[in-house]
Amino acid sequence: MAGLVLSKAMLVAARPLPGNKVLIPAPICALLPGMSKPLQASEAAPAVRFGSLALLAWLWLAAGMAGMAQTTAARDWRQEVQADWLLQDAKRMLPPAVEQKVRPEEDAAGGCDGVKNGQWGFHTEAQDNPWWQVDLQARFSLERVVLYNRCDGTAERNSRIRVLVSEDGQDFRKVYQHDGTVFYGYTDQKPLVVKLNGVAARFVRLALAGQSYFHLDEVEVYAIGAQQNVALGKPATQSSTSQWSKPHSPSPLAVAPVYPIATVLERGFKLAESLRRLGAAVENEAALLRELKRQAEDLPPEAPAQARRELYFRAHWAVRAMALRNPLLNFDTLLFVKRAPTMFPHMSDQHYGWWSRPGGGICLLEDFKTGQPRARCLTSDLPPGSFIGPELSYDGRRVLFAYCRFYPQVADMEKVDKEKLPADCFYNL
Ligand SMILES: [Ca+2]
Repeated sequence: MAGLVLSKAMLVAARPLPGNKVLIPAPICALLPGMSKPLQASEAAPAVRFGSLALLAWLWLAAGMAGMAQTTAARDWRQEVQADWLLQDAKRMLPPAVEQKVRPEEDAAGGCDGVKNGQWGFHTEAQDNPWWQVDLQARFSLERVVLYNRCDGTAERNSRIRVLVSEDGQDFRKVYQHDGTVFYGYTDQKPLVVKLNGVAARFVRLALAGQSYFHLDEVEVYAIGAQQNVALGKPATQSSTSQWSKPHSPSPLAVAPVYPIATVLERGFKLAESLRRLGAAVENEAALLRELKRQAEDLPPEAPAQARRELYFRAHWAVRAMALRNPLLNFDTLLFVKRAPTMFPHMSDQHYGWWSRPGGGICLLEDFKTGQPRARCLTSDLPPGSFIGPELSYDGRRVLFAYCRFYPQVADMEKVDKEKLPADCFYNL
């Protein structure tokens, strides 16, 4: 997300780069809404005109081309662009991050925050007998606990997970121990359901015996005769924190947007100044920005949020139109690589090839300056695999990229002994 946040500010200062290609860093593509699904197949690649200015091109993409996803998501791409502006501006206004140790309660909140994604909601240190618990803030007759495990390769750590309950938060008694089978939750929609048969408790604790890290995606607790998860949003804590712990606080978009019109206008005027030096015809947009500035200044403090919202988006659209008038953007198609998310935060695994996750491809975004951008995948005929690159030839007619095929059984093979592995599970140009 940092790339998205930086992108608009850097647009103003972007400079042409040597070379004749436009490359989109994969993490940007991974962040684009709707681009997590495979793109549609296409015919052979046409000759593609590319200009220089790689930096500006991908920054623009990051800032505003989310619309490309709409060909597959069937949503109004302009709404996606606007949502991205709101997110960027909200993040710009967050107070500066202060390096401080995450408290156990802050990390533990991720175990009952309603977010289920197959990753870890909380994460202790490797320690003896780690635990996590939630305070239901009242005594309930409990019907069941539903446990969503991590689904990214560490699920077996919880195969002998214990469920304990307490009425006072001091004395806990074990009411369940799992039988050693691995369970998941998010990926197979089969979380571990532990029946509690009406046991009375205010505190529910999950624990492991022996030395281990402890982490779960989400914990749900249901009382007899009730439909709602009584653990949701309740105070939680855990036995320790780790380098993977983080505070779980509301998203910046969860609070009401503030529509910083003045900031958008200020950036727009600076961009206009910069583009004039390049000979771009930006006077129409600059005049519009001046008019919007006048309207914003006339807006009474008690004006409804809708009025501010309208001015805010009009200003953003004007700035965007201006950015696309950059004479260095003298091409209509962007080339980029789309990649699958990594296992854990291990980007290196994606580069090993035989350990990488499949997905993505070499893609084009055509007519990116128009109101109808289109994304196409050039490699959809290849079997599932991973992609690195692309590099573009000097005349923009040939693309060089690396590809490795994905074999599900490789995960069960001796991965260190490479002689046993299929040759094309390594990257080939
Ligand atoms: Ca969670």
